Amino acid sequence: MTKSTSGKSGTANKAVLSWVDQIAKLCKPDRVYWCNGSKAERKALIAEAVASGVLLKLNPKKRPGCYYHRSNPNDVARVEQSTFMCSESQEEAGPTNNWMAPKEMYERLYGYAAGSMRGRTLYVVPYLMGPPGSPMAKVGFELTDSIYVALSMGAMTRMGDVALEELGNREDFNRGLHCMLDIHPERRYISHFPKDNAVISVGSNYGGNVLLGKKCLALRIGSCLGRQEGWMAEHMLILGVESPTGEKTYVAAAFPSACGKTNFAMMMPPARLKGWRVWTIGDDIAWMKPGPDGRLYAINPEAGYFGVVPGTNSQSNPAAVEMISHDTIFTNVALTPDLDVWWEGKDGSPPRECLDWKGNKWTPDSREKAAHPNSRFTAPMANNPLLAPEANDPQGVPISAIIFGGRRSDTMPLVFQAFNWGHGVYVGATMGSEMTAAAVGGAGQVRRDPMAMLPFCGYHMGDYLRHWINMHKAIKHPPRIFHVNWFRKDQQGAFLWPGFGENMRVLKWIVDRCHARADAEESALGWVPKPDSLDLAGLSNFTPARFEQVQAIHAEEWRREIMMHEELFIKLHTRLPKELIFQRELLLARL
Ligand code: SAT
Ligand code: MN
Repeated sequence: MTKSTSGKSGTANKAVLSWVDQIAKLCKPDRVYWCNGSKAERKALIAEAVASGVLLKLNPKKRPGCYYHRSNPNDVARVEQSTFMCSESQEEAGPTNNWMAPKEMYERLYGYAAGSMRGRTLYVVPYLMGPPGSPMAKVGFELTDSIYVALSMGAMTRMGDVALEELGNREDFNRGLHCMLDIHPERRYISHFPKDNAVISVGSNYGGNVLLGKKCLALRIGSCLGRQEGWMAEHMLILGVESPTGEKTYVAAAFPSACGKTNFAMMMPPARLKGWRVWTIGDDIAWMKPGPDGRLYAINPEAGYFGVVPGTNSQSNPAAVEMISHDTIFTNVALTPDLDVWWEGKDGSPPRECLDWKGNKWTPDSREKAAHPNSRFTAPMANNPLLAPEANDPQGVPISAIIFGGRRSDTMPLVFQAFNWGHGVYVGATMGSEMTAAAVGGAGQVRRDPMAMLPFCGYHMGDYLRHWINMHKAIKHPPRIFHVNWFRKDQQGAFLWPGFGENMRVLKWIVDRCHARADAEESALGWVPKPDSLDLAGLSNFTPARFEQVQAIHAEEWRREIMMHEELFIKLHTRLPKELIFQRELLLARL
């Protein structure tokens, strides 16, 4: 195979060439540019984006290699109401997805796409999800008229020739089309065609809607492929915990969007817990498959992080502060007069004056936020000082623990361990969380979000839970399953648990449980730490009474909680695994 040069195709793959040709004929761009993923190309594309005003170069003394982007103010988060699973039947998509018949959706979106790239460039972005040579890796193509997307895909995936080489002459690649159109919410559709392994996204330029390798391929289409092929596509971070003896234990954790996955995956433990370290494998998505030794192996299909900026500081995530000090694209944060960026929750005091995310003058007296609550950084994982070398291991890492967690001000204790796999699936299936700014609408309301996959499961959620139950049979040594809640509050509304790096104390208990060396006692919810089994030394103000409070199980709260489980179960009833109803009965009996 020849390497691509200066925007020309570097592949002889007929299926790829004819599909790109078909889309170019439809969209009618002035120019088709094939990305090869080289450093020189990135430099040239950045220069082009700066020249056209898509990116602004930030102060190279303060933030070398960093660029600033502002989105259309109507386009700042995922839009679940515009996200569709176009399966063959509505029943396959299930009650938690929007559905339209594939034919109807293709007609509508090809209608919008027709001629929409006149006067523009079509970027052909080949990308690889997963380490090169991994049996779990998948190839996708994103055809986009957004240079911001082409550049972001370059940071978020293994982009360019590496993907062409991996694909060779095979035809099993994901076909992704992205047309910006006029960024109008009425013409905004994020549509998935599982039977065709295809995605069409129009009318948006926001990451979660348009970086098609991420939520669209790695989760929605990925979950459909995983079910067919016997693996799991999950909305989970992956981290490695190194103990003082050098032992490494790998953990995957599912929290909903904007609930701290990136912070947890890049955690810096408190000095008290000497010798304990955390290494990042991934911060958002895990593809997991049983290995020949009977353990569950995980890869991070991505190669970069698209993280929430506000609240990032030297206490919440010191490694991220370092990571985004260079070679990062910032979207929708505030811009200071000296061409640096600012956001709520940044270290230091706010600037006396700056431009907010919409470009309006902002001062500390302004009522509006300077940075959008869902403003984001895009940074390649290679810039993470805590990156585990195993993030590039084609075989992935063996997972010892799976953690579920939500954002809950009440009801849920800091930590408990499920009694077994079936119980753990119930715990994940009934997860609830207060909604965040990562999706449009409803912020603050508690909703059921099974395995943090509600917006990302590409097929009937009842079948997905059945797949989880079935996977147990394929995993001889299944991971232990836990639930955590960093967000419980006291009566005054203050957080009961300090969170961030101190979460290492909980993680240490979890790891020690996996190695059968930590104490626990039985509760109605599962195994819980005894008052002295968490290492709380050096944690000021954290009294035994506070531990009781953060672990408390209140009967009235749990009656309400189980009623809310019911709502989800009724919605899924035609395909809900009976095992989960059985687990619910057991929980009721224990309570
Ligand atoms: O906006 S994204 O979907 O990429 C991030 C998230 O919501 O999890
Ligand atoms: Mn996410």
